[in-house]
Amino acid sequence: MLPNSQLTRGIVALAFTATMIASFTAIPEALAAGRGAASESRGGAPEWTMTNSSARARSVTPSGVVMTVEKTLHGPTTVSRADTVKANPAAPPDEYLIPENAKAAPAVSDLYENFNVRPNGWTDIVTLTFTFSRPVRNPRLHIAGTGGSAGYEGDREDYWSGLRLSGGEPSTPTFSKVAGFPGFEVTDSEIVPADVIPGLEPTCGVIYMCGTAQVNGTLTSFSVDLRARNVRLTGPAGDPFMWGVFRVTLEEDDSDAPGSYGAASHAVSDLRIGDAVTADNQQTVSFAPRRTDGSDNGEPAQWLRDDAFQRVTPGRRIRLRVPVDSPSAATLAGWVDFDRDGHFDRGELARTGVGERDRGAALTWDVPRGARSGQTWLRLRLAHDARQVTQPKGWAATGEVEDHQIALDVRNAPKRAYRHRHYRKL
Ligand SMILES: [Ca+2]
Ligand SMILES: [Ca+2]
Ligand SMILES: [Ca+2]
Ligand SMILES: [Ca+2]
Repeated sequence: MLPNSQLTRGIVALAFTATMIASFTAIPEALAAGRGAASESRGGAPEWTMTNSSARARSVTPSGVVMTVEKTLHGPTTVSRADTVKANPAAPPDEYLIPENAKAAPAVSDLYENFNVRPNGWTDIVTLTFTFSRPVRNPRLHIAGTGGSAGYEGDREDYWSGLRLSGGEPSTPTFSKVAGFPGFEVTDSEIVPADVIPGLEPTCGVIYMCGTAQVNGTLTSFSVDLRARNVRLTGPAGDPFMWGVFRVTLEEDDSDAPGSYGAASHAVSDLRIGDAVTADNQQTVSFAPRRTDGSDNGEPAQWLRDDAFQRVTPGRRIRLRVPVDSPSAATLAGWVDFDRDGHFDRGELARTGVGERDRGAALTWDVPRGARSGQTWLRLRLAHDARQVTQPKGWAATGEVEDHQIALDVRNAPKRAYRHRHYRKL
């Protein structure tokens, strides 16, 4: 038996990797993917960046949300490796995760060592605090291959992982199981082994936690305590260690209008248009903004009257009052495809500021000369950062997009009105 735990754990970890690749559950993932592997595509495509150190990780999503992960180590715990599993837009589906390609998102991949060991008991290792640049709704925490197993067959010491929700802003949220977690139980407040069984072959569900949990709420931060449940077969089998592999994906609201209008996507936050904002395309993550597939014909908008765009007159103004919920200052932008050419043009834009806690905002368009009667589209975008809604398409880190098919009824100004004004001027 090698007394050197460093060598032992390397051999054991690599053996897991080989087994796991065959079953789509690479453990530990950092070893399978490699530190330099799978860099994201360049050439103007949105990126999903991450850096990681023993103290903290920082990530920027394609939508512009900045996430930091602060690590508070308990007792003598050290972070002996702090790797990043880089974003990989081509990540294949993973049976334990939803979105199924959640491994497209970059991951924090840490190796924790030197923590206290309580034989056949629990130990706190680290508290991870995930903080977001703006509130996010129902972030999903994806856990891949988190656990540790030291030593060899018959003289092995396992560290089954456990996660406990321990804090958050504005309040401590709850967990819901979304996918995976074989061999583990997900309750409101924690994810723990259903049954600790000694001596089994390590895999997802045995020692290692693998799955997707939703963190319920609209949050600016949440904290989880990573814990280890020691299982000692005979005696001590080397220094303790545990891999921790974590990534987060966010809800997004996507546009509904036909593809010619361009796709707009917003990370769902605490801003909304109307009564609700619905999350779209939750089965996959995308680096590019996207639209719904058309099966959902936009969101219900009881607030938008059928006759809102009836009797519009070129050269005159039209005003639309839009209900919003905006705890912080924001910008509302709206486009009407007045000329019905399938594009939102610059002259079809109206914008306005929304004050803190405002319940509504008014958009005013000058109806262009080229306006034509018939079915057309309205796009509304609300975001905290005005710069993210200067265009009808693209990502925004907050807010919502609402697309509505509308009936435009263009009436030219009555001639006598012009004549009347003309005569009066004279
Ligand atoms: Ca939508
Ligand atoms: Ca809405
Ligand atoms: Ca147009
Ligand atoms: Ca929407």
